[in-house]
Amino acid sequence: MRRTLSTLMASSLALLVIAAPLAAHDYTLGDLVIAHPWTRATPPGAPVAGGYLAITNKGGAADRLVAVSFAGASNVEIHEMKMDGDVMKMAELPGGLVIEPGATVRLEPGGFHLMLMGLSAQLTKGQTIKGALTFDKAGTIAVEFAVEALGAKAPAGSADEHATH
Ligand SMILES: [Cu+2]
Repeated sequence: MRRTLSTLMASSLALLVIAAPLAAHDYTLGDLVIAHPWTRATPPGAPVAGGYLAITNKGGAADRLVAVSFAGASNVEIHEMKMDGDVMKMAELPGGLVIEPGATVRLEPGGFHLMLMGLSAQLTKGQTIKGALTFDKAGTIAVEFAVEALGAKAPAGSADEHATH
């Protein structure tokens, strides 16, 4: 009995330790819900990184993500991926990223993303980096980007963390 109890306690403790860094962080700005801004650890000297998050518009009118800032980046661009002949290329979205009413727009590896340019320091897994998102109608909100592992395809703890797309 004593042994079972301590085993139980040990496994609950282990769960707690694992669960803590996986906590999602969401923000609400007017009708917009911003889910889990994150980026990836960078190799030494890397000048750019991708930034990812999801935005849900619970309102009745479209809004647009028009500007983003990230501490330690000299400039942030909002990018889309599109085919140029047979080649997938990324390009800055002119006019920002539209979020239609009722829609969730995901910025994720391989799709829409933030391009964090001119990084002044290496990004290390486990850091949180301050930034801000500015929307055409809803205004500006301060957020924090979680730095995930180098090469992560999705934030830790999400269902498709191990997906290979
Ligand atoms: Cu890009």
